Amino acid sequence: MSDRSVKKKVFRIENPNKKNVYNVLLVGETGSGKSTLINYLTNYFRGGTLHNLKIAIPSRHYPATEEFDHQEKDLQDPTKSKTGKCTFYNFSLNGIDYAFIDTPGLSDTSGRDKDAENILKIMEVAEMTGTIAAIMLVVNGTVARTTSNLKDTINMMKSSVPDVLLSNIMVVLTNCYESSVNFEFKALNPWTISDKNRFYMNNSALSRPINTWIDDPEKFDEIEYAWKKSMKTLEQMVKKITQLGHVASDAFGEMRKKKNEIKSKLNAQINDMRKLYVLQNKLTDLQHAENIASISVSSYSNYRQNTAIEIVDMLPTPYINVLCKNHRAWVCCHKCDRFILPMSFCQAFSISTESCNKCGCSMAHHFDASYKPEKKTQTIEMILQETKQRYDESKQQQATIQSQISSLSGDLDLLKKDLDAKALTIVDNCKELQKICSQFSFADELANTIAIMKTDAGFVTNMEVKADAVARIDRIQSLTKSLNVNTKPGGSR
Ligand SMILES: Nc1nc2c(ncn2[C@@H]2O[C@H](COP(=O)(O)OP(=O)(O)OP(=O)(O)O)[C@@H](O)[C@H]2O)c(=O)[nH]1
Ligand SMILES: [Mg+2]
Ligand SMILES: [Zn+2]
Ligand SMILES: [Zn+2]
Ligand SMILES: [Zn+2]
Repeated sequence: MSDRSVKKKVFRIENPNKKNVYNVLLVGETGSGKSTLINYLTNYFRGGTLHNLKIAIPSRHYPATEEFDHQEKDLQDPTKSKTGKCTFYNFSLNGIDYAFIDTPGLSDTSGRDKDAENILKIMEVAEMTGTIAAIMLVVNGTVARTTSNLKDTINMMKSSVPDVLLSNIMVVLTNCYESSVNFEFKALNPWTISDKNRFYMNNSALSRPINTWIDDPEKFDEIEYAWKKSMKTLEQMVKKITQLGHVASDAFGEMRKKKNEIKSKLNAQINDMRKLYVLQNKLTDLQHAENIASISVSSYSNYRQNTAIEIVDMLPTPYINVLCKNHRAWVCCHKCDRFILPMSFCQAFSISTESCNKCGCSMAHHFDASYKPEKKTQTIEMILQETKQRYDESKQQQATIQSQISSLSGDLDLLKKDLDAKALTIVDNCKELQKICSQFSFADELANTIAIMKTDAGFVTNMEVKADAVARIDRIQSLTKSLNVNTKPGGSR
């Protein structure tokens, strides 16, 4: 690969005075406490206290006190991610700059598509920052088992965090103390998170209105105990972040490009499959029409008809016959025995009327001949013009349909080969992606596509086409097997 193709310019967050910002990306399920953690960090960096709370991100009970650009929507709906976009919260301490990036919560009730969109947003922001110091997975530490939501979140992260950043992953368990945590770190396998990258906090001060605890000594003590612990934890956390240092976030961009490529190829597969159905249906129609045309052809094929006609031949005879001019096919007197005597001596004529007993004509019409007429039937072939015209038309139609069938079959073969070839290039793209992110899961990426393909195939009525479609979908699905997620361990130092 040439240098030029690698060094594609990506938009970087412009912050000219702050070249060495420690960027920290907060990622986690909705409601896990990301925004709350940022509010606690705000108090840590800006010297807030329980009597003088500093609020960066407003919530139901606490209006903002700090100047930041923020956007919190649906404050009243606890099932919707409150944080809708990625927002930077910049802090400075002892001349060091930090930027904490709040991100939309994953696995919320808005659904998988929304999650995919959010994870893309998060990756884009990671790419834009230029460098990343830490990726912070925020998890509610009271969640007893690893819920399917949390599993999804973890899987999405595994599929999105490049291997170069594996040592920069931190896990923050909220709503708990180290002694009361329920989270099982093996849920992150094969990622391993060192003890020094695990943090436990109970950021309870902001979960209830201030008037419910500020004047209640018992509740205040409880909240103050947790608050102090949290502030100490934040101190360690910030120290750890500076130790982790900056890692170039280009890999996110590389992943984004590769993922986009895979996505557009998967979409192309969906479209090509739809095209395939259309062509296959057309082929079936044509085959049907060809059947009809061939029936026509065979039913009009009897346009030749044999007819028997009678003809009269004159056969020479070694004797004399009396024939009539008016009745050429008749022999009025066969082997006339009158020899040289006149016609009136011939027995064929009545003596009184002198007319022929056989044909009724007068004697004058008769003559002697040394031949005799003989009737013959001859069969001749007749062409039924109308039938022949129909036959020719059907034949022409059949030929047209047959040539359409053969060109359509050719198109179909090409399309099928193209589909197969493209599916293989998707596998290649996945393998390239797995070099950057060993935990990238093609199966997850493919799930949507397969669902759409199955829905499409459900509308196919032609059994043969349907069977072909199902087999094709199975083959695409089985591609994932050749791309088993790497289980080699990776993780923080
Ligand atoms: N008791 C207690 N409550 C917490 C803790 N962390 C967060 N909460 C509460 O949990 C709720 C959700 O917290 P948020 O900080 O809004 O969660 P989030 O991760 O930003 O959620 P989204 O923006 O939807 O992704 C709020 O009511 C917080 O007050 C904690 O450590 N202890
Ligand atoms: Mg939030
Ligand atoms: Zn005679
Ligand atoms: Zn006669
Ligand atoms: Zn006659």
